Amino acid sequence: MSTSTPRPPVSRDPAINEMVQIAADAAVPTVWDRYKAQHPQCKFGTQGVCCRLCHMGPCRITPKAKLGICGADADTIAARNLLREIAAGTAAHSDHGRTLVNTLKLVAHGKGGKYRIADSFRLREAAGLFGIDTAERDDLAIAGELADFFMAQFAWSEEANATLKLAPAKRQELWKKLGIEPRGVDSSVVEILHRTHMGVDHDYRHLIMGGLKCSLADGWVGSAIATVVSDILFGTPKPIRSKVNLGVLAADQVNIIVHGHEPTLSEMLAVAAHDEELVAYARSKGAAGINVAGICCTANEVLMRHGLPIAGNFLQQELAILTGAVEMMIIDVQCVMPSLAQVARCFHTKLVSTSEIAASVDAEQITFDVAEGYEHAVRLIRAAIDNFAHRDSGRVNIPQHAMELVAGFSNETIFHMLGGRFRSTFRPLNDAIIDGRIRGVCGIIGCSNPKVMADDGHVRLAEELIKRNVLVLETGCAAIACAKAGLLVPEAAIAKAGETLREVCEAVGIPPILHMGSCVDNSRILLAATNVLLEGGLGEDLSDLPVAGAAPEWMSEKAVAIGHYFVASGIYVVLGHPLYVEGSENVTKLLCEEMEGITGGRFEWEPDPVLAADKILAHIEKKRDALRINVKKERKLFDMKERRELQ
Ligand code: BF8
Ligand code: SF4
Repeated sequence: MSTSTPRPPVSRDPAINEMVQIAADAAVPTVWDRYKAQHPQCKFGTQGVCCRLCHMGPCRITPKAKLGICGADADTIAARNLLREIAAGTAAHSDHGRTLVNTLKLVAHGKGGKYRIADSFRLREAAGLFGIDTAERDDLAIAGELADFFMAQFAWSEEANATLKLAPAKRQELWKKLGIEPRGVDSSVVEILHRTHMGVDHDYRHLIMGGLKCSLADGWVGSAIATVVSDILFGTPKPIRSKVNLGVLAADQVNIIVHGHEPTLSEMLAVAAHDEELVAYARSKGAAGINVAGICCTANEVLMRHGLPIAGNFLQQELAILTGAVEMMIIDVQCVMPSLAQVARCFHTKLVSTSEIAASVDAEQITFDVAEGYEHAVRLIRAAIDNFAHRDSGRVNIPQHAMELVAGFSNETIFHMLGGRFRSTFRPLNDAIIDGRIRGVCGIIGCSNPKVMADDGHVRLAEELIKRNVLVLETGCAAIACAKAGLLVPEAAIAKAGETLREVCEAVGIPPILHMGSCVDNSRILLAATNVLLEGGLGEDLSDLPVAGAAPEWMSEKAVAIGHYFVASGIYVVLGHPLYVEGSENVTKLLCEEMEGITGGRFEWEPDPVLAADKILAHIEKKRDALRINVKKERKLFDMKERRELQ
């Protein structure tokens, strides 16, 4: 191995920096090298004013050419491009949801192999919510009807999507008034592709409202369904301890990484890894055991329910293979870099793709069949064990960084924890917000991105917010970033929290930063906000709440969709870097200013975590003022005359 010049840090995480150096020494390019090679990045792309929606183009808007060949201006082009991102993000989350609904249906009809209804209570609760009869019916009958009901949410219907009724009544009314209630997930995505086709919808305002409508089909329909069906099939998460970062890979064990978003196969891998026969087989091949760890949101799913360790977030997928200690990486869908095959070629790692819609060059493709889920898992683990012999121990470099964490905070769990032993309720949280011990709540979500110092935006914003007594809810790669920095160790986070937040956390037994799951579980954040609202005392609509959302390092189209459904739900969202719309002043102004008068939510871009925290706090205090909960309730001292009058 040659030694290259020292690489400057690309992350606040030492495990990343060490591995980037090892990659450079081994002359294996990573995402940071390719990012550099792409410089300077195309201005037309970042400004959102490049259009290739028809073959008269491509067109670019410049000071000299203010219109595309068809006459589309910067507003139309930027809005259309943004809408297509929202549609892609919605499609990704929702198609994942649909796959889970299909599994639920197979289980209901006895074709689910070893998959079971893991949470009967959650099944019955969900069915009840949507008017499905649960009395004196067995779980499978209810599951079958619920699966059909959920499946019907994807197709076009004359009615608005039924799951929208999970939102507060006032919000539903507003969506209706604005004409942005989706009427089917698939049809919402199709509608976007239609209206952004050359020569259809040209008014940027009309387009953006259409984008919000599609995003609602993500947050309140497709993603919400994905979360609830995962809970029904695999169990509703409860607080669970585990470990995170590349140091969870074990030098003496067979390491298998699950990477992507769909937890179905990983669930079985988590179970099969404990199979005594397989463990014995691993030992017979000289390994001390079988170690299954995750990357990205598949990792979050199996962490939340099985406590499986997390090897890293999005930017660590190549680095995991570069440790030389991974026998197999099992990939499904979303956020899987095509470069994995290029890196795996330099090592013994076997790549296996398990989704019929996601092939990777050089990866073995298996056709995953739910009924055979467990058998697939066993076969894959055996193949990984067989691959252990091919590991070159001279090339094993596992950075010795692994951090403890606690995850598993579903709404149901928070509800029970806050209520204590006797009564499940959000009341203590509402009271703490009303009396100001907790100023408000912020969701920090989204990806990591080579454009910024990896993990730094997430960690610094989270630290800054808890210091200022804001409760933080996290999902996705943001949660993994904070976990690596030790912020999901409850005691450590409590020590970093502001005085009054600390008091509340200690009193009710929740940490100040709650890991709520994968990115589809952002639907849990929406429901947490709805629960707080329903508990009372903090207004009538989501836009009344002292809450905000932030995505400091986002990169994916899914994050674009999430940002929009938060804004459409009345929530203020701070992004670490802008959407690709700045080539249109009008679209930017609509999203970042005027939207507040329409949905009550709006976007803001702010790369600096401290300034982002300032802005989030300013928003929270503005909402608190409007709720009149910032009015100091001073003790009134009565004089004698007043006392007499009182009597
Ligand atoms: O869905 S946060 S990089 S892994 S897109 Fe992807 Fe972004 Fe990570 Fe989870 Ni979400
Ligand atoms: Fe150019 Fe209009 Fe075609 Fe877009 S749709 S490529 S702006 S001519």
